[in-house]
Amino acid sequence: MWRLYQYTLCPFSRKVRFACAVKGVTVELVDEFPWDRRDGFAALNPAGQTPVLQNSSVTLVDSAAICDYLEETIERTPLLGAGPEERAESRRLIAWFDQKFYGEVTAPLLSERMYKRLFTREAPDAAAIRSAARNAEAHLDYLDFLLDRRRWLSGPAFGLADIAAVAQVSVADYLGAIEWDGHDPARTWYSAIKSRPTFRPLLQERMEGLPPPSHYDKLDF
Ligand SMILES: N[C@@H](CCC(=O)N[C@@H](CS)C(=O)NCC(=O)O)C(=O)O
Repeated sequence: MWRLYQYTLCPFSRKVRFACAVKGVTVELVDEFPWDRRDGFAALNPAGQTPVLQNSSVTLVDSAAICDYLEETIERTPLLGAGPEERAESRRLIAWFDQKFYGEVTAPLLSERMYKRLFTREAPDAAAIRSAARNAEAHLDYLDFLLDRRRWLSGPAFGLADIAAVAQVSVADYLGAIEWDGHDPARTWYSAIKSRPTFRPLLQERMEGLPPPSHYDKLDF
């Protein structure tokens, strides 16, 4: 049995959870908040970051390495694309969402809206939140641009680029930074993913003391 060390609003944990569900891998969730700096967790991952996926014989660290492992070890439902070009495009977009979207949108939102509210009790920095929301708007424009040309983000088939993207977008949406009006292609894409039974459980979870906006888990939003 696999155990996933994660917390509800960690986008990289969401990416791994969704990839596992799509691949048909059952995981037991273990709540781990990295800022607690628990000794036992540092022994699993010296970087002290979620997610970590572990079973009785292997400990896997880093969402990209974990998703690569799933792709290499489970043949069913290939998620990177049909040929070298599609796979390169998938990897480009995975890096885009893991690094650029996370750095410009999700990380500042988590810091201002989650960490300060729940842990340090500091007032959020309104300018940082406004800047993250502006960046989110630019990223939605880019999603619209891609989805005007393709069925899914990296090509004709649903895959890891969609999983990496929706992991970040859903956390930003939970934290109230996504304005969907004017983004019909991105909204249609997100609605299609929200309706998947493999994604629904993620939408049902809540971070205690931090409720999402009312539209968050609705298919029609
Ligand atoms: N490259 C890593 C990034 C993981 C990451 O940044 N996790 C955050 C939580 S969402 C974390 O553990 N932050 C605490 C820290 O960096 O000390 C991955 O893809 O798994």
